[in-house]
Amino acid sequence: MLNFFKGIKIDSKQDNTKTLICWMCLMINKYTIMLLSERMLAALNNQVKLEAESSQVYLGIASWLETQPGLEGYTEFFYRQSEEERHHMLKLIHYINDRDGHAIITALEMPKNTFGQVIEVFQDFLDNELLVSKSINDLVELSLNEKDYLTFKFLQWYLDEQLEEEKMAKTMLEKLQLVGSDRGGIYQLDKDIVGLRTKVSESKEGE
Ligand code: OFO
Repeated sequence: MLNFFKGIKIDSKQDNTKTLICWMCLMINKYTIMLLSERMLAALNNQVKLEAESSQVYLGIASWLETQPGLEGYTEFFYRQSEEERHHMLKLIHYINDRDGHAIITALEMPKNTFGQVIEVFQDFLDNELLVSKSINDLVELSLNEKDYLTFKFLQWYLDEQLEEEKMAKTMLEKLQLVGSDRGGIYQLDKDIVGLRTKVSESKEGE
């Protein structure tokens, strides 16, 4: 911050001292607004890890689905979901660093790599999204407690995202519960899921 004050000269004839003090106060105030509190920084960094782990969870699912015959739709869905989670993580990293924090990249838990059946995959998907939603809600609450309105605003995008993802996971889980072990139904949903993803992507682009 001291760099801001380098090269500033006080013209004693014009007595600019008061003006300079006001300007310094403004800059200090600006910095107070821009800096993340320690608690906010730690919580945002925790979210970076959670988004990275979500990406890994969906990558593990996608890789397993790819080894199963005839499940190309579900496979593509989870590869894309994994990429989306990486995008969520990167968005957080840039935000933290832009606010003069430091986004920390940590080691991740090894995700589950094998599943009994397709419905298990969607139960895991929903469980993970509920976990992420809870974490985002906690972050929103913390941002208000810390009076960090920039972070509060930043998190609104994540709230919208979670609403969509929870809805997608619930819809697919309910459909799979309806078809049960009927293989024809499972293969039909494999085709439908690509359409579901496209519909969600289009509604996002239209925003
Ligand atoms: Fe990162 O959006 Fe869901 O998990």
